[in-house]
Amino acid sequence: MLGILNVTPDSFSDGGRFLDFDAAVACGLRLVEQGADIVDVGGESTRPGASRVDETEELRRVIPVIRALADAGVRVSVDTMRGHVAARALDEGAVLVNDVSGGLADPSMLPVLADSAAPCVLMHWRAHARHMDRHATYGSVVDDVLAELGARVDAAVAAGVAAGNIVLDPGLGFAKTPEQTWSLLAAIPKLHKLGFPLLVGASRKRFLAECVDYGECDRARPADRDDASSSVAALAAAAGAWGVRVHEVGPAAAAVRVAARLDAARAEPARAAGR
Ligand code: PMM
Repeated sequence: MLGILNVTPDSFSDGGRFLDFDAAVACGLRLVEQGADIVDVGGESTRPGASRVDETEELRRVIPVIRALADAGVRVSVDTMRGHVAARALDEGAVLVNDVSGGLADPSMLPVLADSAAPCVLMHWRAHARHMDRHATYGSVVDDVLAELGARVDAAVAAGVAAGNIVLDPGLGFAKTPEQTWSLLAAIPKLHKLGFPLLVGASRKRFLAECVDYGECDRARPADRDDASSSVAALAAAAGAWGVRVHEVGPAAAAVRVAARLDAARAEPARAAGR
């Protein structure tokens, strides 16, 4: 379970809440208390339409927080598309690199990953946030994402990244309409054909809005999607996902444990019967 810590002014659901160093570190520690295995620290918003942040500012946001959390014994990942930011984060004790561009945004990323022994998440991605909604055209979204993720694996392995260090992510909501995102979520069993662990990031995303009753609120608030996010976490775990990336860790951790417990109960009669 990856707990999300966005040190940004403009992320779609928690932007501005953890820009302050103390607030960010406290949030990271709280995520671990609630059950996060890894705290995913990001300094650049990837919400649709967002502009890029420059590298100096990204480093300024994430490095002190990563250092403090790693010093406190927290397993930290860095959510970045920049090879230099990834390298600095690894130097400060990050144990995983989460690149939403799957190595496409910055040619220096794959060599950095190859040089380190750290695992990495390569997500399906087509364009930066500012333009990504224009790139949601697919023949078959599932087949195209499978092919494009396969190409990222080939590029990473060709650059020297150990195949055993790669985790793949279908990139829910990234250059995908809600309809396409649901199709991908339904296709997790098919995505396993790639042969890599899968990370699923559905938390608070706009495709969940249709499942939520916002009551009297006239504005859809991303945090109101936490129950639906936990449901997706359970379903993704039941479908064999390696991990989920969530804002509200406590309920999602319980949901994932329910899925794991059911799985064990299903396996038990087969084991007892010697099958
Ligand atoms: N989504 C966001 C950011 N980083 N990383 C991975 N691997 N998968 C995702 O789906 C993903 C991500 C955008 O959500 P946020 O702004 O709430 O962090």
